Parts: sequence; structure tokens; C-alpha cells
Amino acid sequence: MRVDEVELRVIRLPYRAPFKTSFGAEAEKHAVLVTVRSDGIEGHGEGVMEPVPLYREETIAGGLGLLSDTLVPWVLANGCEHPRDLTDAWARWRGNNMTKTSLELAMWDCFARQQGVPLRTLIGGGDVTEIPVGASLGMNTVENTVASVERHVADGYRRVKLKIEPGWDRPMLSAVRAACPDIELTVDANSAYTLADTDLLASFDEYHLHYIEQPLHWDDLHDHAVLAASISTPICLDESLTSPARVRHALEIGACTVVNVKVGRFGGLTQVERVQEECLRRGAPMWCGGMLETGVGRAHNIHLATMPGFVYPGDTASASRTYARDIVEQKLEAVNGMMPVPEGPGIGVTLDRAFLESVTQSVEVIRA
Ligand code: OSB
Ligand code: MG
Repeated sequence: MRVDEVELRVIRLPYRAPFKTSFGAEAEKHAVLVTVRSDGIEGHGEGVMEPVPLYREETIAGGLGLLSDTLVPWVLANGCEHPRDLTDAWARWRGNNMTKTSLELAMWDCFARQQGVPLRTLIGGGDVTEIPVGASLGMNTVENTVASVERHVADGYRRVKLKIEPGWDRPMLSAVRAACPDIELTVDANSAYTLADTDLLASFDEYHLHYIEQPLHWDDLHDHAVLAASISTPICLDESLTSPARVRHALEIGACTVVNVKVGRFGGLTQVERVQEECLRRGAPMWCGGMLETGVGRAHNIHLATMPGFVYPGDTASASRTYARDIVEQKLEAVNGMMPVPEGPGIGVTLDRAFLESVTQSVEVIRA
């Protein structure tokens, strides 16, 4: 595939309500939208780098610099035989997984559209037309949280995940469990605890959580393995898993038994295919995480979650939970906890160009 030009667009899209986690409250999404154009066909990818590095290290400013100085010129000069080859071609440029992913996903989408096939058919999800999804609830009051959990269960969501931090855990979890004793419930601490909290974390066993997500430091494996020996609740890692090797290490030492897959954290679809190999070999369930993506990233996540290793419900809930208006024309809405895979070539969504312009902060087009 020869690439004629690449567009780097930064957008700002307001959330319907601020999303509060242990790293703060966010009121709007800042996203990098990458579009590649090749022989009259476009493909899109979304970068999940942040304005400031609260989740992992990558920032939008740093990502844009690497894209325009290095990755985009490389793609314009070299193209690719198959998007599966890009990860290894870029391996000498270390890290920057989210940034690499934004361009890699655009290349996969463009490639699939040129072949006239849905992206899922290129990554092993050929027969899958819908995926099971749960919802991730930000921090709020106990009363609002219980009401929100009940609403999501009534809407058919397959599991509910609650953001937690020290001071926002046991009373809230007790109230939710009292209201909904049997639902599939998980918690996500986004690294808010330390091993000094082991007794507190062990006390969560009584809530019968499906798993606890990233309780400790955002780059740690060792302490999670120590914690795992002291609690019954399974541990799922998110932030700490950044490569197929890290996943293998985590599973080998028992730092986690469940794997949250975010394509941006791993550096692209080819890396996720390798993570899937590790997980299938070791019987570790994967599920598809989210970063409150706009329609482009959300559509990619839906296709990703059709891969056979994804066995637990993911975070790719209805777009309308997060945005009053999205940048794609298709409505990405779950029905009874099942998210339909967008039909048509590539990721199966088209941009709402007029609305996209209205939320655009900057655009740069780089040509061969
Ligand atoms: O830790 O999974 C996370 C959102 C932004 C950054 C990190 C996380 C999240 C979510 C939201 O939990 C998941 C979603 O609805 O996309
Ligand atoms: Mg998480």
C-alpha cells in the first residue's frame, strides 16, 4: 500500500458529564485523529495520548512531533505490503505505543477498505457480528452510583465497573452490593493504592468482584504479584501491560490472571495479536478496555474485541453515554449489552465532516 498523504487532526469533544477517576476529573476528550489517503481511499485511526500524562507517559504534543517528524515521513516513503508489518519496521523507535498505534490503525482501516472487507475479517473475528459490553462508571456520590448501576443493569449491560480510590471504596461497594447482589461487578483503581493497603484490598473479597483492575503503581508487576498472594479477588492489569513480553512476565509471576487490552497501550493490532497468543497459551481471559474514544477509536475497539481471545465483556459501551454528539455518522449503541459490529469495509464508520470541523483544534496535512 502506497500512501499519498497523512492528515493529523487534533479535536476536542465535550463529555456529557465530567468523568472522575483516581487521577482526576476530565470534562472533554482531546484526541488525535490520523487519516491516511491511498489511491483515493481513506483510513482513520485515533490516538489516545493525553494533553498531560495522567494515565501513562504519552502526550498529544509529543505524539504529534513524533508523527510529523518521523513516523509519517517513513510511511510516505515506504508504504507497506501489509499493515501487519508496520510494528516491527518501527521497533527501533522505542516506546510511544499510543502514537504508533494511531497511525497503524489508520493503515489497517485503509488497507481493509481497499480490500473491501470489514477490519474484523483481517484479525480473526470474521464470524462475529456483535460483542458483549459492560460500562465503566466514574466516581460520584453513593446515591448516584447505586442509581447508575441499577440503570445500566436494566439497560442490559453485561457487567459494571466502578472507579475506586482510597476513601471511595468500601461504603460505596457495600451499597452497590446491597442493591445488586448478583451482577458481574469489577473495580478499577488506576494505581491509587500501595502494598500498605493490602488488608483493605483483601477486605474487598467479600464483594465477590469479578476482578480488581490495576490497584498498584502504573508500571509495576512485582508488587501486584505480592498482593495477588494475599487476596482472593483476581487481579487484572491495565496500565502496567505495554508489550507481549510484559504480558508474559505478568502471567508467569502471577501479577495478574486477567488482561485488559487497549490497542494504544500495546502499540497496535499486530502487538495485540501477539498478546492474544500469550493469553490463549496460558488460558488468561482478555477483555477490551477503553479510553472514552470518539467514534473512530470506538469502532476500532469493537472490531478488536471480535478477536477470539476476548472472552470477558469490554468497556466499549454506547457512545451516547459519553457524548451528546459523536464525530461519526453511525450510532454506536449497545442493545441489551451487545454492541453490533459496524458493517461495511474497514471499521465501518464515516465521518460527520461538518461536525468534525466544528470540534477541530488543528489540522496538518503531510504529503509524499
Ligand atoms: O483505566 O480503563 C481505564 C478511561 C480513561 C482512561 C483510563 C480508563 C478509562 C475508563 C473508561 O475506564 C472506559 C471507557 O468507557 O472507554
Ligand atoms: Mg483501567
